[in-house]
Amino acid sequence: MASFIAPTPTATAPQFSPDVHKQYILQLSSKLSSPTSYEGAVTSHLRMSGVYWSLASMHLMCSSSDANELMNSEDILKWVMECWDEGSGGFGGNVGHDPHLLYTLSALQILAMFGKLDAVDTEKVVGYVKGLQNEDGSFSGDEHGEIDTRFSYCALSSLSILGALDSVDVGKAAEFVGSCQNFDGGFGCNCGAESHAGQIFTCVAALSIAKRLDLVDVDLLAWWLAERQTGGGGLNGRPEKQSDVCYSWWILSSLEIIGRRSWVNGESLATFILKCQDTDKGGIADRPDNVADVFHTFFGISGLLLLGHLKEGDGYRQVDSVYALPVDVVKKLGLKAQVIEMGEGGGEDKRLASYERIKKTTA
Ligand code: GRG
Repeated sequence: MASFIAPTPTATAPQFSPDVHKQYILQLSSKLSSPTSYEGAVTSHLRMSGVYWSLASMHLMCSSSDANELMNSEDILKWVMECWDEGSGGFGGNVGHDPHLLYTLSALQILAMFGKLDAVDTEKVVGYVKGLQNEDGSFSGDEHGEIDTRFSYCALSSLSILGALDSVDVGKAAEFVGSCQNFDGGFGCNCGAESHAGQIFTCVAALSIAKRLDLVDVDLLAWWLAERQTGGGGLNGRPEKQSDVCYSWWILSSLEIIGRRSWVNGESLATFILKCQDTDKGGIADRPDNVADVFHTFFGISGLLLLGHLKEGDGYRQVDSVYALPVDVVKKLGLKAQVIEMGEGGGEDKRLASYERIKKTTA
């Protein structure tokens, strides 16, 4: 199927600048650690995810050994383990912070990139995740009980990374997520909640890990996702909103899992992402001329990789749409998932070749 929209981006975009982005990431960690840093103070609660976005960005632009050396992997590893709460078995967003599924997944992703998953007490971490599953299959994010489809993804991805998916009721987890598909094809943070592209990723990837993509009305979802492309080439997260670089990831990865990545115009999306780079100081912003941050830097790089704009032969590593990790890391760990076979014009995708493939479903 050809792209539904053919936006016509105007000005030419700058080239991708890996060196300046590497510098941006390297200076960020010292800046955020300073006790007088405003940015450091306001982001301290989610530092674990910030470290994951930084490390993953660096990994996608370098070899694993170069990335780990540049990023001082030993210091990060020590810090990650300081964020582990032995009592509960979960990881917090920073040292001394309460554990949460969001940061438990980020911690495991960091350890996976370091090849250091053996540093964790697997049984305790698995016990933490297991204890957060509710009767209806959903997951709470922490002991306080908030339920969100994001937490279903965090739980299933964490357990899969630890090789312990069968320690929870995967069937019920998938039924819960599947029951959250809306009449418009999208998914929200809970059943009946407004469709949002970020939540859609978490639902599609959770169902992929659970191998229950048969629960998804694929074409209805793909239409909703494809309609997120705006005239400037970028993607928004829901109707009537502005484009934002991060949706390049949330939407492209979802479309890739359901075999419909070609339903957005890749060339104009790549142009939009490239225009969001800060070519002087490095980093990628949500929109052109805005201030860069590491969240958008990671999702911008990942978007360019999924689009094939950045290529493996040029020193980049492929990103896995389900686990949001370098493909070689996922393969080394032997992680499993399911994808929908490519629709017309989808081409072959080596990235997902090791995953189980099923035919399109209308649910
Ligand atoms: C490992 C990739 C990875 C993810 C872990 C935390 C998580 C699982 C997923 C988050 C999914 C999500 C909800 C992303 C959206 C984030 C975002 C940009 C929210 C902004 O929402 P609004 O309402 O933005 O401020 P819009 O664009 O709708 O105006």
